[in-house]
Amino acid sequence: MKTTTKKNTEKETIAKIDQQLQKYYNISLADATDKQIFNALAHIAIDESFVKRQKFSRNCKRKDGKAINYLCMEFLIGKTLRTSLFNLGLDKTVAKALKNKGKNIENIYKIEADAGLGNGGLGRLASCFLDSLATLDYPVTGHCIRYDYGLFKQKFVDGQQTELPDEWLSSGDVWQVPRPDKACIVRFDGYVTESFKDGHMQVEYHDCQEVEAFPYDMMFSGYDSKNVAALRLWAAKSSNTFDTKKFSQGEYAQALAEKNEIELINKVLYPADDHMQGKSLRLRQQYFLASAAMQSIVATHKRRYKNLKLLPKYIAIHINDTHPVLCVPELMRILMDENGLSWDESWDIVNKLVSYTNHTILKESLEVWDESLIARTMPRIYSIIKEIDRRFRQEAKSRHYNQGVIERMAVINSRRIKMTNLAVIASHKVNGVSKLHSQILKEDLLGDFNHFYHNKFTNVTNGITHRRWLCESNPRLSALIEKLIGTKFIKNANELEKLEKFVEDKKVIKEVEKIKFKNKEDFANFLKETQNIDIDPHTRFDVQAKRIHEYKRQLLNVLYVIYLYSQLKENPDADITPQTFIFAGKAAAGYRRAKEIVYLINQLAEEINNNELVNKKLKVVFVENYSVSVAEKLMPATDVSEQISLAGQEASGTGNMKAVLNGGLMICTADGANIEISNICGEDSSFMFGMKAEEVENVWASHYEPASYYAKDPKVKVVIDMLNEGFNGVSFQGISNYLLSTSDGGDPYMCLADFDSYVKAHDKLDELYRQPNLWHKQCLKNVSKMGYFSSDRSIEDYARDIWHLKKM
Ligand code: 26V
Repeated sequence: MKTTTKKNTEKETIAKIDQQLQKYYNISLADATDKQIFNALAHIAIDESFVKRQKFSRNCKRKDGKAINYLCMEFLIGKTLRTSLFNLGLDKTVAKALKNKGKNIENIYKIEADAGLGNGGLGRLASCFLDSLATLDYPVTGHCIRYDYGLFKQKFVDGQQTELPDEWLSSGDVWQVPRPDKACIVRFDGYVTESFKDGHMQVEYHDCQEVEAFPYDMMFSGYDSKNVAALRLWAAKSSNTFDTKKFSQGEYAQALAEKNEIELINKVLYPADDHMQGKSLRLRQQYFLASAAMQSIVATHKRRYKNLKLLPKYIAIHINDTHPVLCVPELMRILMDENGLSWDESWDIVNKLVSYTNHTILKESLEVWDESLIARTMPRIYSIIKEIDRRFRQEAKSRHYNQGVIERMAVINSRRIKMTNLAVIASHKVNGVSKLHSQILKEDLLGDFNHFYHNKFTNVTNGITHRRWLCESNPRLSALIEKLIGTKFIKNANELEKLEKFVEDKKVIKEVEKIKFKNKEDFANFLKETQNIDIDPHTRFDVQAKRIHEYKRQLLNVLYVIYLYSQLKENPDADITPQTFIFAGKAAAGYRRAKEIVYLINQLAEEINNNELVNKKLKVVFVENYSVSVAEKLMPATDVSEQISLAGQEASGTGNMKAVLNGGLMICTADGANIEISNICGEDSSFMFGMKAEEVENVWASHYEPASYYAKDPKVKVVIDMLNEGFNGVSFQGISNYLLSTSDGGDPYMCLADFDSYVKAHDKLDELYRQPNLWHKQCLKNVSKMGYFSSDRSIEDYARDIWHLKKM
């Protein structure tokens, strides 16, 4: 039992809530609105977290502790209140205390908007890591941008995706504590002059735009720990730089335009995770984050320890994908220009501090910027990057690397700056996010570097915080687990192994089955409330929830649905298990093909769901506006989780972990973390199909002939013909052409090549599903093995092998 729980009796809790309500609203609990109670609870959590963080920081300083700074352009936080109360050990007391006063805590949780400061896996991983770092007592500060608008809200209009702005701050700013004491200035544009004085280089800036970086701190308490993680969200302010001269000279429009331009920096999160567009605003966002974070890290260190050469003893810096990699030249600039260190001294420090995780091998996602854009936007940073490139080339040459290889590894090549290469060269460790992905990095994408550097490459398989994705999101399953093995698993996910004793216990398995059904009922009710769609919890819920992307192959799933539909149309009495296919996920606003896939799913759903002959057995729904909060409801209700990316393309996946941890079974390809989940959970733990990564490479190298599948496989023929004919009156010939074409516009992810084996995997899955006892037994068995995929394990790997942190 946690001390905080004991300490906070219901009476005390009510007194605290009353106190906050008086302070902020001069109102009593009985008269307060849910929104006011929400704010009161948030303030209680913030106050507790602040006291806890201060104590922890003092302790950390006393013990000479090292802290990790985690830089990421995205943190997909979701809601904060429930997690805060849970981690502080206040959730149950608060819920009970409020209930006694006639208030329902669930309604209060609903008040909060999701903080959707991320596109998908990358940002959600960052948030899971904060939870684990805090819980495991590792000192941490995250750095991100305080976007005014998070990821767009998805709305379907006549089946097409439309995007609406996400104004999360109206309820989200309560968590953010402004830190004017930590503000700093970031410079853009203009030009620099360099001169030497007393043997030191003097850099002067001319005509540059000065932007104030103003931080807001969010606190995330660990569970049953002494630690609180801080997430520093940086906003761009123009107040200090407002051009009063221009304004007073009557150039109102220009003065205001400058202000607006500055504040554009943190206006909106880029709503894509797939296509590198070279937009200058995104580059500004990246430098803004990198510069502000580096300045605040160095300033804090100097205040505490004076000596900059001690930085590696006290600080680690991690860049989550290449987006924050400008922290490398920025830190060089601060150390050299502002603190008089030499190039070699500075480079040595930077290299000891920085490590980098790669999250994608998709060519179009790897960041490359025009040299001229960087030169214009950040002239001093540009000259440092050029020097990094020059020195790297020189070293490679002296080690007799041939020119072709040097060009591939160089930072600057053909007037383009390659951020991946910069990240690899500057970091002391580089990791991928699953075994397969790390192997592909070493052998393929970054193979030259693997030869060049000894021991730089490593792997840390991703994880998810099981506290949020099991304990909080699936209270029924969590309660059963507590009843069977106690509460230790909350802090130590490996304890889940103890569930294995119960897999032969028919009563327990029946419980597991009942819980899944109830969770499905809850989800069906949610869908009815939010989208007025009816689904039947007695049917199998087959779920694919993730960003819409060609490589994730939602289309392959659609082909199977069409195939089932064709069978039922022909024979409504066919022996097919009643199923509901649930899709969820957003398409990047400018990604035409992804949006077409959304439209196809919606039209197909419309036709199937309205066909009385088939809709008892087959339903298709697209859950609007997929978000962390929707995932928290959907994962516990998942029977089958579709993880069907083309092998080699999905770096890890984390939705796979969430589904299996909640007692879902995967139908999956041998990709990313699917492989490790299947290996660890054991034979028969998932339904794997399709080409392996090496086979994919071979087929790509030889020839992929989609038309041959159409000619030879009658299933493919039926499905393609139906696409051409269309659904709900709309033909999808564009998609069938895409699937069948070998030219440039064709399907590079080869859906048709895996279709037959996918159908067979579904058949096998169905066979097990028809034996509920065996099915749910397998589900529980898998849950018992999922401890490895807790982000606590990932963080222990990072702390030990990459960041060299000690628990405080
Ligand atoms: C790339 C780009 C390219 C430029 C436009 C904006 C933008 C934004 C984000 C990204 C990176 C996307 C990489 C990513 O999200 N990877 C996912 O990372 C997950 C966590 O490691 C992993 O589970 C997924 O498999 C991987 O796709």
